[in-house]
Amino acid sequence: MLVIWGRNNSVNVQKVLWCCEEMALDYERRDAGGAFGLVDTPAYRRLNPNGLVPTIEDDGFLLWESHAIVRYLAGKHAHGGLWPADPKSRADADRWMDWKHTTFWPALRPLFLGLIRTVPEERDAKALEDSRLKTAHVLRTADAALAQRAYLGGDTLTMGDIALGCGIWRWMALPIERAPLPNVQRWFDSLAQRPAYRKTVMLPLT
Ligand SMILES: N[C@@H](CCC(=O)N[C@@H](CS)C(=O)NCC(=O)O)C(=O)O
Repeated sequence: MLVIWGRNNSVNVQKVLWCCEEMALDYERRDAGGAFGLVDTPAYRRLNPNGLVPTIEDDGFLLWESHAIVRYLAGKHAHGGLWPADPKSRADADRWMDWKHTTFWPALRPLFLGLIRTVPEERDAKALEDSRLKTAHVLRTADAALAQRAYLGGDTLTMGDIALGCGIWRWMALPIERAPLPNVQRWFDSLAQRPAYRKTVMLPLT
């Protein structure tokens, strides 16, 4: 049985959970991180020396880093699906996973933390507005890509959608003004039709 450690409201844990649900994998999720603690215990640090979630154990194989986990599970169980069979298509999808970590999330993170995890009197209004504008700006890259294709990796859902798909819910659910991004909106609307996405990602922001 695949074991997944991590609280279900973590954006990084949600990638793994959504991926598993799309592939109809059996798994056991164990709460860790945030209010559940555990991540600083010596026992957990032996699983994941970073003290972060998610971590998985699959038949004795331990793995941390959400994108590595998604790649591993997709490669093992969804060759030709979430894990595109053709190397170029796979690299295309894979690139969007890196883009989420290196470009999208750094842009959105200050706004997300500011509005969701910071009391109003301690918010830095300028930093929040900078983050909102920066996120809208970088999302134009995804919007242009999605003008050419239904999903980030092509005509079907791939691992490329998993990473940014979890992040885009944060953007869409925040109480902010969003400039129109018609292709990102259409893509998000299609994700929101998927039972696995609704079950694992579209949860209240915390
Ligand atoms: N690069 C790591 C980042 C993992 C990470 O930052 N996880 C956060 C939750 S999203 C965490 O564990 N925070 C501490 C906690 O929840 O206690 C990954 O993608 O897995």
